[in-house]
Amino acid sequence: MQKSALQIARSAYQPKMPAALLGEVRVKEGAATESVADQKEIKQLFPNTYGLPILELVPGKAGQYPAINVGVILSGGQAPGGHNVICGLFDGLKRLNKESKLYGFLGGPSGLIEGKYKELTADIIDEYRNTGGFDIIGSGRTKLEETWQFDNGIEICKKLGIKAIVIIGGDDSNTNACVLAEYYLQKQCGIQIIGCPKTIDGDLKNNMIETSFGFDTACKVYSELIGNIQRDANSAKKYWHFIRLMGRSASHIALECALQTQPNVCIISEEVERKNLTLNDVVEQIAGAIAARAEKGLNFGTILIPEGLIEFIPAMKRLIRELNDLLAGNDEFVAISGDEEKRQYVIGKLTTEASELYASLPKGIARQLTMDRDPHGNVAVSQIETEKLLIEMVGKKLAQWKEQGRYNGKFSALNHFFGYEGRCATPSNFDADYCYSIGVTATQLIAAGKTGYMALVRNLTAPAKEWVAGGVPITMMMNMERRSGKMKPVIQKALVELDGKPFRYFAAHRDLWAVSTDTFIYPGPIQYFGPSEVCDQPTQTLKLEHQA
Ligand code: FBP
Repeated sequence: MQKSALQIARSAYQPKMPAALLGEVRVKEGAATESVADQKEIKQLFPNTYGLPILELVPGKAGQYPAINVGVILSGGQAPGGHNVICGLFDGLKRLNKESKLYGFLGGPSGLIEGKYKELTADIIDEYRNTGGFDIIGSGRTKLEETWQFDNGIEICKKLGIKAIVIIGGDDSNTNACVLAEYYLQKQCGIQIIGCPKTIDGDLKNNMIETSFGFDTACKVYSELIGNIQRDANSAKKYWHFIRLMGRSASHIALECALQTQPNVCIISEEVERKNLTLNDVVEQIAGAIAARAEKGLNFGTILIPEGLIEFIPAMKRLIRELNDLLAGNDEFVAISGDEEKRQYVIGKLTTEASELYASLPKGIARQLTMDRDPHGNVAVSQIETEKLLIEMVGKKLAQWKEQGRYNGKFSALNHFFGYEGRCATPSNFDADYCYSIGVTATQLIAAGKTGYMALVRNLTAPAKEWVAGGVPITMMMNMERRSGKMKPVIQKALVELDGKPFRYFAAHRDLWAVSTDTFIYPGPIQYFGPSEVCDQPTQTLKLEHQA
């Protein structure tokens, strides 16, 4: 396999780790926990894993460990650093006992169910150190929810002598991990389950998990591109760039990129919902900013749009909820051939308000809204071209205003979507260090016999040696939510908090950024080698959240 110069240099990088993980470790138990909401229901559904204590890894005495075989699954969307979690797991296991083995289940949770695996040996692991992507074993979105799937898992684990499975995933995948941990405890089959917090979306975080891995690198990649576009806009002075950013639900990515680049406009879905804005309100807000700049002769700029926006506009949210219920397991809909026939079918089945809204949408967007949900019931927002919808609507609004004499500029817009180009980037130093530490932490939780926990590394704005490693019970993060028409236990998504410091900082500066010509920031590419203040910085979100 041919490699770039950076790949070669990067493979020798030694991730930095919390000091507590460098030597012998013991597990210190903290206070018992409760779920974030719906305590009664969650306790009932998870009698064996509910209420477990928080764990911290602290220096301990040298111990003798038997060989432990572990299986690992990469689940859901790719996120930079996944390979380093696996490398940390491998090194951690070998440190406990050289005879330990690590097996990778192939293609996500389905690898466990179908018994598809490969042993991850030192040669393989060394090829993937500090690299982006999930290609070491592949990923998938199969939902683990049926007992036959769990039982298949037991069979393959028995065959390979696997004592623990590590699931590297987002909120949905760690929900799977929790369900599996509970089932295996009930069955007393001796298989432990440990989750790891992955997702570029940044919405798997809470009092204990400060950030999910991959968010740092993805936001830095997108911010580099936004910065480059801003330089171009400032040079050519002729285009408005509508940039949609990945992040299925929460607007953490859009907000972080706004903090890193200071664009003219950034829409935050959570604010749109809080203010109960309609699509037309959002369009007027953007058109207003464009008109204000036009008055100063500035017919260019950047607008950031979170990909989940559409689901946060209250009327659209109601429409999507109805669509989810209507389309779940609907064979009649599947059997209809032809986009227009499908559209008419949906129009005929929705309530009046939802039906009118659906009928008013451009046909492309309407079709995108009815595309297959993923196995967790999520709408494929990455396929919905909100930025194009907004360009069209803003263009019409500005034309109206021109006729009324309210706008006298030139509107020429370009659309961009940044998503997949950030998900497999070479992990930043932060993600490389954080992920490797998570992997090593997971091995320690396994060695201590823990199950139903997520590996935890915190204090992340401090230098890596001061990071704190441990475990948090997954049930602590759970609540009940409606999915595919039914109430289900799931990990609560962390949305952007409008009274949180990152949003407040953004809100305090956005009016200036809207009209200014010299507030754009150009972050440039991620740096892997060089001074720590350039290479090891965490996200602005983390820094602001940790500010005293
Ligand atoms: P995870 O929640 O699994 O980490 O995936 C996040 C994500 O990258 C979203 O930002 C995006 O909407 C979605 O995956 C895209 O999914 P797919 O890879 O199936 O196109």
